[in-house]
Amino acid sequence: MTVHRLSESEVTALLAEFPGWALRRDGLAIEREFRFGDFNAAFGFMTRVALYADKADHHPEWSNVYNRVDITLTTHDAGGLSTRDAAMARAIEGMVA
Ligand code: H2B
Repeated sequence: MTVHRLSESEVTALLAEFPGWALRRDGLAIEREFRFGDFNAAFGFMTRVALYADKADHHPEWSNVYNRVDITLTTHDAGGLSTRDAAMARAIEGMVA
């Protein structure tokens, strides 16, 4: 399926909707660091995100160190940001607690 990259103004709107996320230096991805109380909470969060990602067929680039989870969202098929990343960020924000 063809996935279209967001325009510059759409990226601006995306960043306005998700103030916790930052545009990566190259402008092709958004990033956010999440901190939790402990590893159990961090991994529970990752599990929820993983189940969503599997269903959505859209996968985060991420890493975990104890209570910290670093997430990068980008759409490889589009070579940059797409509406899939916006949907993913929206879903992730709802899974933090
Ligand atoms: N995840 C992300 N982040 N970007 C993609 O372009 C992407 C993906 N493409 N997950 C999907 C899988 C695609 O490769 C499969 C074949 O649907």
